[in-house]
Amino acid sequence: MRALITGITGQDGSYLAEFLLDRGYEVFGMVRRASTENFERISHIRERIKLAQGDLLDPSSLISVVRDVRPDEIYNLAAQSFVPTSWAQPALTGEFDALGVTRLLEAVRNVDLPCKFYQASSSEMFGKVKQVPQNEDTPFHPRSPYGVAKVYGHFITVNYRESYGMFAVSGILFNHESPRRGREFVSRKISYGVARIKLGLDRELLMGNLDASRDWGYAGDYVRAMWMMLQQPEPEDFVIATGRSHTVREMLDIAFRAADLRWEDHVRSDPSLLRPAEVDHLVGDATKARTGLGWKPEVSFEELIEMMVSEDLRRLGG
Ligand code: NAP
Ligand code: G4F
Repeated sequence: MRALITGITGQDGSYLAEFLLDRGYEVFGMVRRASTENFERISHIRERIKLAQGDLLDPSSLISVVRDVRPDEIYNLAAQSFVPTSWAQPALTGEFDALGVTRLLEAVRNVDLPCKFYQASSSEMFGKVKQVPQNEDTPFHPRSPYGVAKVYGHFITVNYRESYGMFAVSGILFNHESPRRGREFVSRKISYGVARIKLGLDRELLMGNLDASRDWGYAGDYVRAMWMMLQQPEPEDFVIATGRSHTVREMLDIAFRAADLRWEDHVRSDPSLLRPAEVDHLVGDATKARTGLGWKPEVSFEELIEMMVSEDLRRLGG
């Protein structure tokens, strides 16, 4: 089997590539041109994967990649994925996260390849939630340009399935983290901040809304679900979540305690980190994935945060 992963240099792309290699897949990653290489997350598997240059902004590059690789499965993970940036760069976020999906689906149609297609949809689409917990039938009310763009990416995937009979599915994944998470996201900002404070490199950590709560899982568990969705007899969308929600304050508590520190001694509020519109509370209901795919998360919230703190301490030499 041959898989093409867009966004292979990102957190999920690197875990998914490892997962597929372990299953004997030939793994191709699409990467965009940069003045310096950005392969930190895939350096350990660099010799076992093949890279092809393409960009979600550029239709002809997508057609070339799909035509040259001829994958059995495409995982579209590439995106502008940081929510605050979507207010600063709303049009670009829409180009990547909304129209980029159409361009890739059109490339598949253009090459006329009978491959399966996975779209990285997001719990951010639920936004101002209409129901608790959220499942596949919960209506969307996105609260950021990122969330709006992801709703488009979600429905264009559904539409290509219904219009052209493509095996195209959306995984509606709730937040998932790991030691490979980008340092601007709250979990890694905290684990990295704790490690720096513990080692005497910093004294304080500036934070935004501590009351926000999310259903946080481990990225390694979530990429397994992506693959499972493409192994089903019929294309269907699935919510992937742990079913438990925690506040940012609880995350701070666990992370600082993991380093024998008290968060109250180091965390300071920075109003500039508050968002123009917040998603207050997310918690997913992954019953369909549990019963339909046989998927369940294996790493708990506490284990995840402790793993991230311990890995950041190790990297910083602690
Ligand atoms: P990430 O670490 O930010 O990785 C994003 C990837 O997209 C990077 O490889 C990036 O490449 C690539 N990319 C960005 N713009 C591109 C473009 N124009 N053309 C080609 N590649 C481009 O994100 P992640 O956390 O792994 O998330 C993977 C996907 O799942 C994203 O679509 C995200 O929106 C979605 N998602 C994530 C979560 C979560 O909690 N992690 C939850 C739900 C959905 P560079 O390295 O070149 O920047
Ligand atoms: O870690 P975050 O930046 O993730 P957010 O906005 O929930 O988005 C992530 O999850 C989505 C799935 O629901 C993905 F689709 C998306 O690509 C991304 O992976 O922020 C989480 C919460 C927010 O409520 C934010 O306001 O943490 C709160 N927060 C409080 N202080 C902070 C901070 N977030 C960040 N990034 N930095 C802070 O200092």
